[in-house]
Amino acid sequence: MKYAFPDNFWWGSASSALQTEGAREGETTWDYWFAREPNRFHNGVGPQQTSTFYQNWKTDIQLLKQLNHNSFRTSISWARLIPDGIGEVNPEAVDFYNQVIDELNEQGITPFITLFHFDMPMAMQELGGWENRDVVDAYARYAQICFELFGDRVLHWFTFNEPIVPVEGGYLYDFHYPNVVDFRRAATVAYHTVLAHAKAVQAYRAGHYAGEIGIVLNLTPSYPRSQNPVDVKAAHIADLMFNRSFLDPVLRGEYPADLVALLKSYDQLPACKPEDGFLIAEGKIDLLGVNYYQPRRVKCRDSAVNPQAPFMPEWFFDNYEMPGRKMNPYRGWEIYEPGIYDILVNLRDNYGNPRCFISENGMGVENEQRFIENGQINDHYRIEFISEHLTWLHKGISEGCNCLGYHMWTFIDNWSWCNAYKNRYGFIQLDLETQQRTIKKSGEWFAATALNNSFEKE
Ligand code: BGP
Repeated sequence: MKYAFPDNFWWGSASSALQTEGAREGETTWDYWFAREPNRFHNGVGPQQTSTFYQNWKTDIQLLKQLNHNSFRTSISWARLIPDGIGEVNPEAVDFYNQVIDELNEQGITPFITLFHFDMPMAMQELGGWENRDVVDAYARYAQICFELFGDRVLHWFTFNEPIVPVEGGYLYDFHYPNVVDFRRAATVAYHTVLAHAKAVQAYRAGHYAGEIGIVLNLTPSYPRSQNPVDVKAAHIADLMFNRSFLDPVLRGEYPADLVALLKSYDQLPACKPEDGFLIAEGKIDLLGVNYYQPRRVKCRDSAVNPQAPFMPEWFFDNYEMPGRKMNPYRGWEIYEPGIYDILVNLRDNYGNPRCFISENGMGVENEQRFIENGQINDHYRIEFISEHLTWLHKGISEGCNCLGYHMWTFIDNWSWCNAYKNRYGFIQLDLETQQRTIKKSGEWFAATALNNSFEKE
């Protein structure tokens, strides 16, 4: 069977500044945390050891071309552009991003640019990070500077990548700096991130720039163990906390009333100002990036909550391990291809079918060297992973979902936060020692699919 995609479908991949650039200038929370606790990072490999995009951007863009990308998302590093977050702009950073953007455009690869991909400047974190409204203002200024500098040639902007992740990692589950466990502080960080997003959208609208602005959210559909009302309720609350806490403000311009009521009843609401509501309403986007890796399966809690334990989302549900689920054992994430379809249908039916695209999907695998055949990694499992997801994506489009493209995580194996180089995601293999790049089988498969705007599958 042949799966053909609409004309001008975006084929490409995503990456981020901190995970690829190297040659760090301007300290981020990652540099700071790594210097103090290198043991928190797989094999003690930190954010300086990357695929050196800062030096290799030109040849890497050639590789993107070889993969037949017509679009590519990366991020600007706030700390590189404005080292202290709020002061002078670094002219070398401006040159670097100008060169990258110009080269992408010249090669016929549309640049998609994210403004914040987990990389808080340390100077801003010292002020309290997203807990401090001054940092919200500093971010809005940074966003405006980016629009002014690059907005004539970048037509697709994203305020944040997966904004819930720094909330979870930094303020609930201890996998990002500042390693706090405190729900109300987490809620404040999430709330201020939405305000920062809305301020950037406001600035973009006010400047009448040529392109469009959106956000990239990791949507993890919440599936209840069963249709028993207590399981359904558990899934609903997980959905409110992890998906709708960002999805509703950016698409509907307001928070779900039942999320607000729930947090209020547990005295976990962040401090709000009366004018915030108007600002949030102005944060509605033009384009939604959807990152999809895994579903969330939940059931009603089996045990009572320990009254001494800190308030957590898990007060309302237990995670559920569905028997027979398909796993990516290296990352510990379930693989559930229909999830991509369910997300699109939810957007179509409940959010007015917004313009959207899959901005990340991918599979991190350990020790891919064992799959080398004739000098090339034969990652047939990744080809299967992509083509299975694409068939569900195709079904969504054929049923009217407004999905405009598919980007993979990622183009060259890169540094993955605390997992460093444990799991590899790239279309292109990176030899960390020599920095040599070799296209994997999946890269060739993707290049052919992008070229044909279609693929065939039994
Ligand atoms: C997404 C992030 C990426 C990337 C990817 C893979 O959540 O946007 O930055 O890293 O996940 O996840 P990980 O690196 O944790 O394996």
